[in-house]
Amino acid sequence: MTQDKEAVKRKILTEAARRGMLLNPEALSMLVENYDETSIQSLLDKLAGKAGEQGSNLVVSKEMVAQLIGDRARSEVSIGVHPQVLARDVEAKVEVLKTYEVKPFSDDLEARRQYFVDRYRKISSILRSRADLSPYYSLRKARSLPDGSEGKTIVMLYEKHENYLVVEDPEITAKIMIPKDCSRDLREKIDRLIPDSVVGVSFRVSGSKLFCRSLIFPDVPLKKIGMADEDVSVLMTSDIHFGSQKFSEKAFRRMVRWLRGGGLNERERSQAFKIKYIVIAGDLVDGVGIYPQQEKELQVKDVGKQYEMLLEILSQIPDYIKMIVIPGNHDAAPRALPQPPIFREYMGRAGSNGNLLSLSNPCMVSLHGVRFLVYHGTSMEDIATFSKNASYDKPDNSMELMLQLRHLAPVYGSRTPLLTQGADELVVEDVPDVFHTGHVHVFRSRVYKGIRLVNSGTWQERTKYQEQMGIMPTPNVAGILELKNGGFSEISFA
Ligand code: D5M
Ligand code: FE
Ligand code: ZN
Repeated sequence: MTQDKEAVKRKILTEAARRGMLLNPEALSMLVENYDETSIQSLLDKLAGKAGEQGSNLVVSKEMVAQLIGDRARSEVSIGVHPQVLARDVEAKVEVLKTYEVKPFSDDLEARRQYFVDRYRKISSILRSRADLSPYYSLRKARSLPDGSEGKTIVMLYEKHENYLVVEDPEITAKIMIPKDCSRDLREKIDRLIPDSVVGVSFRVSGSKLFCRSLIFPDVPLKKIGMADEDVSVLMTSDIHFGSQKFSEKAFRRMVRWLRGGGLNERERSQAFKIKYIVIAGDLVDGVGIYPQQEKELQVKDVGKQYEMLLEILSQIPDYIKMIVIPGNHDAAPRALPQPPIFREYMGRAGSNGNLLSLSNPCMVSLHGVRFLVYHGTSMEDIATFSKNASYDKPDNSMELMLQLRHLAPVYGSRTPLLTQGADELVVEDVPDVFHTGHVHVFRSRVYKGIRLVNSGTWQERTKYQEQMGIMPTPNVAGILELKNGGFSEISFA
């Protein structure tokens, strides 16, 4: 070993002399310690160049060696940590599975009736494929069964009362009694059930009344999380609220710089270089006239300017990163769900240059085969009102309920405007791998039956309104999902 070191020392001194360099003793021993056959020649060349530049009579100091070795170490770390394939070199694989365009609107009663019948039919067929509903009876038939009969039916909830439910099917409206001694499971399901959702009911007839024995939620099957072959990631965010006085521009720009590979440590840099997609689940801007006296809280009072300025920041994101955006209740799009994409005039050139895809709310998109259901989440307000254990600070519970009821916004006529004509597009017919929402400004993520739930927070600091409502937002964070292995992390830019 010592002999080896002596040999290395002699070799370095010879090579240094050939370049007319003098090494001070500390510099020499540092070179010996870090000796590497393949890189020593280029290292000595660089040292010679450096010593020459510094006019130090070609005397090499320990600091000069340390700097070069440090540079090399850093670049080696980056080669080691960065995967071979960076997002820049991976071809984008985006497939839009569902997006809605503007439809002519005719909200007559017949159109609304058809809409609810469509909801009932779609969810009924999911229920039948997921659960054994025999013996099955329509509500009308169920009511005419003799005392003591048992069976199953499918209903849409109209009203919840302490001791009974008022329910409907396409034929009639009926009462279903809640037994006094009902099981905990049934009580828990009733507490979580919200108006206008469609569920299965197992009943028993007693004293000419229907009694509820259990409720059957359509729910989703347990499945393995879908994964991609390519090692790329998706950054998930929402609720930028550009134009609001509370928009955290500094933090947002920090994220954009990070995506460009700037700042922070090596681990985070390598994380940034894997990002191939950014999904923004609505509320890109704060908008204008969204709530009374909003202008007092606006930094930018023109909605066109809000989009223009936001798009200018987004244009600094490297163009190998593909962006997918949908509208929220603050965006420039018709308000009722499903919302068609943000009006084209506001998306400017960004909508057409290929790296920004503007879709509807909700929409379904596949990234390398991983299916994302992206929805702003306005109905979480209704769910928080009507359902127990769902609240603004636990959006994941509301998301779970949407999947269990297979509908994104069941409640009609409350806070969430629905486009009630023809087909009901808000039924969750196709089960996604990832379910991404925003709106409540609270970052939460977990897995439900193999589906990654993400509510992605916000870039708006706490507003006066949120203070009054007791809502505590989680601003300036984003979620990162690795498509190859399903790994998920939260990253802060605060
Ligand atoms: O919603 C931001 C937050 O404020 C979110 O937590 C929902 C809540 N919010 C918004 N509007 C209302 C109304 N009208 N009632 C109750 N809670 C509300 P954003 O869509 O970003 O304004
Ligand atoms: Fe928002
Ligand atoms: Zn919103």
